[in-house]
Amino acid sequence: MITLLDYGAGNVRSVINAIERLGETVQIVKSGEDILSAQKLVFPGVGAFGNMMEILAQKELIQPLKAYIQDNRPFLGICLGLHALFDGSDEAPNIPGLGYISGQVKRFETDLSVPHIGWNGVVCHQSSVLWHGFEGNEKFYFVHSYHAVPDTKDAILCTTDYDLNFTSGIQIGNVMAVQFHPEKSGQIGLRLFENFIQRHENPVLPVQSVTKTFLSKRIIACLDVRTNDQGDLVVTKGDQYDVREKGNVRNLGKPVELARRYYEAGADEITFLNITGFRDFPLEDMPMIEVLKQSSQNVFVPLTIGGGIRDYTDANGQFYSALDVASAYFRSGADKISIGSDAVDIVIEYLKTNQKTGTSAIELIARVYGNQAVVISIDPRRVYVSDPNDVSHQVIHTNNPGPKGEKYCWYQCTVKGGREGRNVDAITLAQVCEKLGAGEILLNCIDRDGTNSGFDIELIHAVRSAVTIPVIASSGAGCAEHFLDVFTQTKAESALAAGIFHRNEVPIQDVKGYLHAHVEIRQ
Ligand code: 1PR
Repeated sequence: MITLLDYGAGNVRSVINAIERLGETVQIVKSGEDILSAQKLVFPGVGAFGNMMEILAQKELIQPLKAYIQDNRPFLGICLGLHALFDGSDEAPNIPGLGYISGQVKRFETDLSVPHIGWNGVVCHQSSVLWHGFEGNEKFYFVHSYHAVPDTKDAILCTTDYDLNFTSGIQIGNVMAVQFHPEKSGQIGLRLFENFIQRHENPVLPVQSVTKTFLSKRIIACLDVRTNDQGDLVVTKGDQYDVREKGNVRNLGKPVELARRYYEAGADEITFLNITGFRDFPLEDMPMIEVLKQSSQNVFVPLTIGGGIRDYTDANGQFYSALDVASAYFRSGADKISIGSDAVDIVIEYLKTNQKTGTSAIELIARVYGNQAVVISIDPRRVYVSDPNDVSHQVIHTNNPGPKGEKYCWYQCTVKGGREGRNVDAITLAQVCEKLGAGEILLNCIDRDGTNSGFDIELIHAVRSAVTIPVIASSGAGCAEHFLDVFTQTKAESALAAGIFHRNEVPIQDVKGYLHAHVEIRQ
């Protein structure tokens, strides 16, 4: 029996699923007594440090937690569950941590994008029961903007490189904690859980020792989901956002089955976009919630869900905030939510005053679930201009001139799946969303979507250069070389494709196999 400390601020379903998958039962902590009587305690911290410590205090869990750890009983902290062990965090300077390890949690200071998102390795500094069966070159999934800085090196289990060399695991006796997410790290992560649960007697080091680690570029499979005319929930795919062929919605498969297939094929993340979410209310669209629940039982890499994340009042006058909608998705197994149309409206409002209101969906969801949980999905379309001064938008010089030989263009943001344009450009939108607390940009391109003609490098380069958060390049992938182009010609951290994977034209393994010789990739 594994006892799980869930304080209710994020997705712990994947942790439960991972542990259950290993044949163990999970008991959720309801009171301090449950902590004190635990045999093995897993603490998956999610959300933000201040919010976490406040909830632990309100629920009177801090003293039992301290007592459990001081007794050197089996403990596995994950992400914020590692941060909690320290004196405090710059994320919430006035709120103390558990103070078990002296040191502070600090924000990354680097020119690389923050959050540090993706698959990175570990350099092991201590032998541990956790390392049984590890080669030493494995990669785990990280997603965080803050990292622990212990005052002494004694407790360091492993470190990871991301510009600086930071502590990615600690161990004092039976108390262990890792910065990465084993529940999102595929088979490797499941093995680490298994090692914690089985508790081999002898601590070991991995077979090989690496001295430096590298963050991989991520390959993401995207599933555009909607109900077809027969009422079935299907994965579909458009050409420039038109998903109908001869009048019917294209049906490329079932969402849960495809997600599993892509996980097994090595996808680094899976994204579900409920493409009619702008008109249906997601909390009434229970199939999407079910898709997440079922997928998270078998898919142990990060899941993002987008579509319809906005405030909503139902037919009975009941109000649901975007945060309510996002919370339902997180509870069902999502790790990140993506906001499309609503982000455009939020940015247009922001630009009227250049003041944050603190109440937008981006700000609210980031505050509760952390910046890394908020992705902004942008659906831009190219608009050519002869003279950059003709418009008040951020314009780029293009090497692909327009129909009248125009040498400039801007990228107009659209809403409702490209149906309506708005008077704001994609670069400005990305910059404002970053200010409001978004953690990542999913950058589509209507002109390239479904064309197999390659990513819009100019768009991706312009947006990635304008923000410090990671960018997912999307739309237009037609062959493995297109992924290399986007990774070598822009600083995009990840690339997403849909059509070529659904139609099995270029399987994920082939993309990764090709990239392996050229860029850092998780195999
Ligand atoms: O506006 O918050 O409700 O979110 C709706 C979401 O649904 C947005 O993220 C929007 O991008 C997406 N969406 C809406 N309509 C469509 C459509 O296709 N008719 N799909 C749509 C967006 C774009 C990508 C696609 C890539 C890669 N699809 O997700 O997967 O372009 O495709 P490719 O590799 O085949 O070229 P809201």
